[in-house]
Amino acid sequence: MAKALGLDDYLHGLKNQDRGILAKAISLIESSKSEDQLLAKKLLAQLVKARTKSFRIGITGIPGAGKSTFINQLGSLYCDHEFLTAVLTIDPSSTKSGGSILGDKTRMQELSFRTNAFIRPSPSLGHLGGVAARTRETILLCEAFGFERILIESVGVGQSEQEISSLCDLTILLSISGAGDDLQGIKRGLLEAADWILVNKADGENLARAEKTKQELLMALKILKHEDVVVDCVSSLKKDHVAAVYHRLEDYFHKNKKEIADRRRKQNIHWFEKLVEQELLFQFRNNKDLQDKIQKIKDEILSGAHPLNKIMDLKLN
Ligand SMILES: Nc1nc2c(ncn2[C@@H]2O[C@H](COP(=O)(O)OP(=O)(O)OP(=O)(O)O)[C@@H](O)[C@H]2O)c(=O)[nH]1
Ligand SMILES: [Mg+2]
Repeated sequence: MAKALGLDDYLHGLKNQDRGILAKAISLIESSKSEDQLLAKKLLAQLVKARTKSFRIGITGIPGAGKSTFINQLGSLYCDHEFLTAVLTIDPSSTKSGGSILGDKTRMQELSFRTNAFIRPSPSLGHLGGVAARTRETILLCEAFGFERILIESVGVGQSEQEISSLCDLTILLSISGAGDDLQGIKRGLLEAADWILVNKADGENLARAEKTKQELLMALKILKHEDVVVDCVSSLKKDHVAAVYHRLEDYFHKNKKEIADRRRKQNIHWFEKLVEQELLFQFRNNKDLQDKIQKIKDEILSGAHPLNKIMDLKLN
């Protein structure tokens, strides 16, 4: 077996833009082994000192809206402009890491061949923290490596849209007309989490409908008093308007440095809260006395004791 990497190996590898080390570092922070978690904490603590000029862009939308196809185009444009571009995909609906990765790789084929790009699917983690339990940390690793543009794909179901906007400098909702994603189909939460809305698949016979959806969205946002949300039509398949989106994004990034820094500070509060939860769980799992007590109670339950009575006996501190 290969010798386990130490803190200096990771730091050195990231500094030298070693992609193998980046992949290993991501696996390290995703690992649930306690010795890995300890090393991950030390590594991440070193990395927060690194200065970054990254732009984190979240892309959310219902399954099949065209997120991967859009990211393939946008990411390729970023590579054309010589930005080191990382794509992280979060799939809260899959418990396995298999299926969707294959799908993403085929939808992002052009991008996956670009030397400036790095594509990494995040498996959905079953433990506390949910969807994006380690995505923040993965972003940090990518930034330490030198990635300047981070594109994060997340399926917009349930709470994940709130989650993604807590990780990104800007959240794009990729919408489509028809298929239950018309105005009545879009959940208010999704609208509220979005900074921009792009009506995708505005091509062929869908063009007129997409334009109509755009007008309806503009009206709805007016009623919700979210008039600052950008709404536009794109075709990721035909590459229509994606270059305009690219320029608009870059313009936003360069003109809103202060807003982005403020937003990141607020997101850090949310991050800290997540860390507290993770830390509690970590300490709980590694507290031998407590784990022994739990094992003893389990034996008692097997002998007939009731869990609701036994939980009262369990003092957590
Ligand atoms: N006509 C048309 N089809 C598109 C467009 N963008 C994506 N598609 C098609 O829509 C389907 C779904 O695209 P994906 O990019 O995989 O969608 P996704 O949102 O990433 O899907 P999930 O990852 O499963 O949530 C594919 O068949 C794409 O070819 C577009 O702009 N126009
Ligand atoms: Mg996808």
